[in-house]
Formats: sequence, C-alpha cells, structure tokens
Amino acid sequence: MKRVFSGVQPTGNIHLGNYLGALKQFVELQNDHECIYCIVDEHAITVPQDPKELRRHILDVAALYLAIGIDPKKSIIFVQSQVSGHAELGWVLCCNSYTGELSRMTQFKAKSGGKESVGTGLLTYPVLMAADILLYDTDIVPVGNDQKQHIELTRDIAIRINNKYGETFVVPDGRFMKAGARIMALDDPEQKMSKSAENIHSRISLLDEDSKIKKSIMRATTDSDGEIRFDPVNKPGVSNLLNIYSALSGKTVDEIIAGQNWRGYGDLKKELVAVTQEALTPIKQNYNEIRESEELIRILKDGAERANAIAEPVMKRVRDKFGLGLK
Ligand code: ATP
Ligand code: LTN
Repeated sequence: MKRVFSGVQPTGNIHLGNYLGALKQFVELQNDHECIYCIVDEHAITVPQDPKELRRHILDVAALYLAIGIDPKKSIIFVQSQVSGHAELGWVLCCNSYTGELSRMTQFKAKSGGKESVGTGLLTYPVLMAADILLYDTDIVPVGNDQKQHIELTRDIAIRINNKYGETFVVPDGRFMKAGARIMALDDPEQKMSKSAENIHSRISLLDEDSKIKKSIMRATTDSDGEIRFDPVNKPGVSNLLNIYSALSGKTVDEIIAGQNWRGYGDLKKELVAVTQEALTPIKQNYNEIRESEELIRILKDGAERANAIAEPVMKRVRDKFGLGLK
C-alpha cells in the first residue's frame, strides 16, 4: 500500500478551499492507502499565535478531521509537535537547503512582503513541511494547488540528499483535485479563498450556519454580462462558483450548465447555496458531537504513538547517513 501524508494548520476558520482542495482527498484516499494526517502546530507558530487559542484550534481541526469522515481506525491522526522527529529532521534539511531557493517561494514572498522584519520561521516553513513529508517515507501528498511549489522543493531536497549521502528518502508526489485545487475568494475571485482574509464573506467556513452560507454566496462577486460560462480568465467569479458547485456535487461543469434552464446568476447562486448547505450539514452535526468528547484526546495520543513508530526508524536512518550521534 502506498503511504499518504498531509497536514493542516490549526489556525481556525477551515474553509471550503481547504476542504475541496485537500481534506476531501484525505477521506477518499484512506480506503486503499496507508494515511497519516497531521495537525501542523509547529507551522502555525511561524506567525504569532495566542497560546490558548492555538491549543483550542488543534482540537478544532482534530474534530473536523473526524467530522468529515477520516476514520482513526484506518488513518493516523496526530499533532506535529507530539512527534519530535519533525523538528529534528527539519534542522537536518535546513542544513541542506539554500536561502536562495527558500526566498523564491511564492508563499514566503506573500507572507513577508511589506514587513519591516521577517521571522526566520517564515523562510524555513517549507523545509519543515519537507521534513513532515520525508519523515514518513511518504509516496503521495494530497494538497491544494498553492502547495505545488513546496512539494517541488521537498522533492529537490530529497533528491539532493539521496545523491550526496546515498538512498535516504522516498521522493514523494503531490496529488491535486480536478475541481477543488484552487478555490477563490467569493468577494475577490482573483485571490485564493483564505483563512486570514478580513472579510468573512470572502470564504465559507465548514462550520458556518446556513444563513451565513446563503449571505456569502448571494453577495459573491460576479460580472455584468449575465452569461453562465466557465472562463476563469474573463469570468473568474462565475467560474469559481461553477467550480465549487462541481467539486461539491461531483457533476462536471458542463453537466451543471446543461442541467438546468438557468435564468441568471441568481439562479446559479441559489442552487449553490442549497448544494453547499446540504454538504456541510452532516459535517457540522458530526463536529458538534465529537468536539467535546474525551475520545478526541485518546485518538490524538494513539495517533502520535503510531506516527512515532514509523518516524523513528527513518530518523535513525538519517542519523546514520549523516554520521550524527553514536552508532
Ligand atoms: P489559508 O491560505 O486559507 O490560510 P493555508 O494554505 O495557509 O490556508 P492550511 O490550513 O495548512 O493553510 O491548508 C490546508 C490545505 O488547504 C492545504 O493543502 C492547502 O493547499 C489547501 N488550501 C488552502 N487554501 C485553498 C484554496 N483556496 N483552494 C484549494 N485548496 C486550498
Ligand atoms: N504548508 C501547508 C501545510 C503543511 C503540509 C505539510 C501539507 C505543513 N506540512 C505536509 C502537506 C504535507 C499549507 O500551508 N497549507
């Protein structure tokens, strides 16, 4: 069985972009792959976090993992900082990466742009991500399109070390959804839907009430020609709505357009509201049952043990290849 690894930051507001780009794949993959899903709290602290909130968000994401259908009997779910190999391997990889390649990363440029001082963690963020992946001899990494560059970097670092020290790491592949890989902000379809955007109507969070879902979709930015057509360059707003519809319903964009006698964007938006509400209702119900249960902590502790059992032999291999420590 091929091994799958992915991670989500515990930074609140998990949204439709996260779900359709990444989380939905997590569920699909668990039947015929060995899956490891991480809550990457060490990535979250690359920007300032309130400690109490961070702890809360870790459990929020864990509960969401379960609520969308990740089954802890099939998949490992755990918190990054509970397995020390991530930070340890992160350091080894830092010593084998270059400031030049890291400062070229789009996400780094976006997050550091315009700031007077930039934390080192923001620069080395993708190296820690590479460590997450390589620590488990991962074959497949399901993520959204925005992580493509980081997966490439992970591959480059793995190949570089394999060439220099002999076969050390499995070189992983990214896995991207057809329809959901890049969901755009509802209020500005030139930007990706993001947790941190100020306008709450730019995104739909997985736990949003039906009334909020309706409001956000009905006021989504479109254009003035009134034609329902998939054309991301000239009609990014409408194309984004079609994309979300397609990813949620499993229908192709052509099927959606041909399936009804649409009378305008209002019609499309109303249908999308219904499809979204229907998809999120069971997730919200599951979430509320799971979030307060004692079981959650037990699952995460058990997950960390199972993850560590896979990570430790890989770390030993790395120490041996690099001549670290004692034999
Ligand atoms: P955000 O940009 O919303 O703050 P993020 O990318 O910083 O999110 P994560 O929570 O770690 O942080 O992302 C989890 C997963 O969601 C990643 O695989 C990422 O590629 C994916 N993802 C994030 N935004 C989108 C989007 N708009 N469309 C599709 N996938 C996305
Ligand atoms: N960088 C990712 C989150 C992330 C991740 C990972 C994804 C951290 N470690 C390992 C896949 C595999 C993000 O910002 N979305």
